[in-house]
Amino acid sequence: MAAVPPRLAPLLSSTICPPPAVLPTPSEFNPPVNLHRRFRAAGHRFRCSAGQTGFFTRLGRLIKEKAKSDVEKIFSGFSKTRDNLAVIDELLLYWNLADTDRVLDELEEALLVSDFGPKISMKIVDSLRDDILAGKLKSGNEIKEALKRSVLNLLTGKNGKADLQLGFRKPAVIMIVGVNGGGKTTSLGKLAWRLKSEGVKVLMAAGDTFRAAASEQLEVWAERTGSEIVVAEGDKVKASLVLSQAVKKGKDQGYDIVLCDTSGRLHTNYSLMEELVSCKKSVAKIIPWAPNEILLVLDGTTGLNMLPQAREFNEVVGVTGLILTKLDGSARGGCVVSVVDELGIPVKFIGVGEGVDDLQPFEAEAFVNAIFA
Ligand SMILES: Nc1nc2c(ncn2[C@@H]2O[C@H](COP(=O)(O)OP(=O)(O)O)[C@@H](O)[C@H]2O)c(=O)[nH]1
Ligand SMILES: [Mg+2]
Repeated sequence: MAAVPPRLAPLLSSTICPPPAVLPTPSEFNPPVNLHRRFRAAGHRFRCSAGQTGFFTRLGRLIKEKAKSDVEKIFSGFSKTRDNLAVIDELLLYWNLADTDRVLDELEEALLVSDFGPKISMKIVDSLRDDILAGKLKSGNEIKEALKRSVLNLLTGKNGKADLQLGFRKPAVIMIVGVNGGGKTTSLGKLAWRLKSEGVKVLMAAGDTFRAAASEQLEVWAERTGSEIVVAEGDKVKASLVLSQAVKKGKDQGYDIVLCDTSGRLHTNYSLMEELVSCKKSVAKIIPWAPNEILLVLDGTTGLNMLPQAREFNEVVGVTGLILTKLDGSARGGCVVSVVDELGIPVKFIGVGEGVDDLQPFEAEAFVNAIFA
């Protein structure tokens, strides 16, 4: 029988056949003695007894609804990008047809400064020019609305769902990857907070075994969010081992979601990429269709420089979604649009601060309203 693509496996296995026979038997799976596992009491407000499909669907919906009510947070997170783009309002306030070329040149400049990238900035401005010359846009206001519409189209036109795709079976496994310092651990902590607030039973896996302090940092987040965590005890424990232990525990003990942290380093570092591939494989050995999501964390302050990084990670591990962090401190919010356009990978979350509730599900419309207020 041909191999079932991982994305289809949960669907098939839940409707037709039992999980594929690649699952290790208990005797094949020998937990290493140097792994230290912690158990904390977890509250279960959000349970689903009849099948698991409804659980993740409802969870996705809840998180989306929350995003809609968090518009203010997104708005304040993008204040620097908005300041940068405010010049567009001034330009359009006194716009008249004779001035079109100058105004559009300056508008393009404002987009470039906010890291929309040359290709996109040109694409947007060219379509505005066409519509103005065709008489479709007759006022500064109409131009502004058309500008917002074209950015929204760029964000929503690509394939890929912006909400988390967690499959149909528990536990869902999310792996967080990215270069050092981008905000992986912090984003994982914030995501746990969001999930816990919906009553989800979360298990963290401290897969950054490269840096000594990394596990401790994640433990602080586990404590803060009331999540349980699997950490490696001692040096030289392989990240893939920590992750497979966590996923096994998640499976055996009825966790809803396992959040896997990984280590950073440069994306050009061969051993990091090798490690990530073996992490992914080790997780799939326990649950064949896992990880359900591989979220790449990109530092928003690096602007368009994040693109080559993203391509590399995507080629090696197959990224299913992006988390763009530090957009609160950056005037380069336009890079969100460039990244979606260039990579065709959906942005699932944005980081707009260091607090527990500063990870926002990405809502294209709220984003556009926040940067072009
Ligand atoms: N302002 C701001 N800081 C962030 C955000 N996300 C992460 N950080 C900070 O970035 C630094 C590196 O984050 P960390 O999670 O350790 O990165 P990692 O090495 O990828 O795990 C920390 O000081 C975080 O507090 C964000 O959205 N906004
Ligand atoms: Mg980290």
